[in-house]
Amino acid sequence: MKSFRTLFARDLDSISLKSEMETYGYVFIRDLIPKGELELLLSDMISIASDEGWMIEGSAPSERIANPAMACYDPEPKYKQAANRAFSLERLHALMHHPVLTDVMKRLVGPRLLVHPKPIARMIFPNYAGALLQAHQDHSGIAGSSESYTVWTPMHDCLQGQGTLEIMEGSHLFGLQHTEGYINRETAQGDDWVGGQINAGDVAIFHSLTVHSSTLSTSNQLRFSVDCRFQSYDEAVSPLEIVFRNQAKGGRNWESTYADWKRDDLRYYWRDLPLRLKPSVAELTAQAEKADSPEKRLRYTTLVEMIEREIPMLVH
Ligand SMILES: O=C(O)CCC(=O)C(=O)O
Repeated sequence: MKSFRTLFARDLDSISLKSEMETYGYVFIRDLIPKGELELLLSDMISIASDEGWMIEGSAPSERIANPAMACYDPEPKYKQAANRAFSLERLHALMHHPVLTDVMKRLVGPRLLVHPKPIARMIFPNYAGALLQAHQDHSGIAGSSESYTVWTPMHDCLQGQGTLEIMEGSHLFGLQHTEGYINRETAQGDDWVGGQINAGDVAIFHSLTVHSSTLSTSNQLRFSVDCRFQSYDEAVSPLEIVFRNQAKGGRNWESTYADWKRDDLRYYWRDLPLRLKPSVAELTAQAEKADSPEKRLRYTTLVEMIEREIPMLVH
């Protein structure tokens, strides 16, 4: 496979990230995040996996040796339990607001940067096909404006073949592509697939329409990585990127997520931004009245209630 087109953090001043992104649909930057910034988050994630019994007993947690008997992934309840704990880690959210990242993202989207408040901390078992995310475009899940970008970064060095990421160059230029759940790699539109080793501190940043997939790890180690979305807040954002749909049923909520955090600037910062929701509150309210089944009407009503509660300044 062709290697990622690699940029180095030290050279960024002489590179137009925007034109790289426009041409290839991604930028891959080596050594962007200082490794020291990742160590504590990695150890928080390792502690969660270790508590869950996901590491082989007697092995050093730092070796990340997976216990295959515990292999699981979303939406299995045992994965969700660990993922919910990881989501509440203040260091996870702090990393996504680190100036080295936000500076790069502002070069791509302009100064009015929205860091989506729901980053994903992934704890991926090796040799576990259930955790493999086959070819897809993030826009189909993230919605809102297609002018959003994903930052993907591992917490430790990740050799090719150890559950990294592969990207189809130029695939963002073809709009939303046909999917049967996942996009067929054989018929996907774009140029070459690219991949390679991704180390701690490296970041892959890609457009929401760029086709990409994860690779099955053939190692014996758990893989810990983080991904998060960024955009300009002048562009529309889906309310589901801000509020929790299942909060009413005991799912995640911001109050408990933020409960033990020390930094105020990481909490509810999105409430101070002039967000433009898509669908808007008016559109959701109309759907809550006229959707074609009681289940759908309830779903829309609940969503409007969540928006009224979490971002009341957007409800007119
Ligand atoms: O980390 C992975 O396994 C896949 C991540 C991914 O597809 C994404 O961030 O959109």
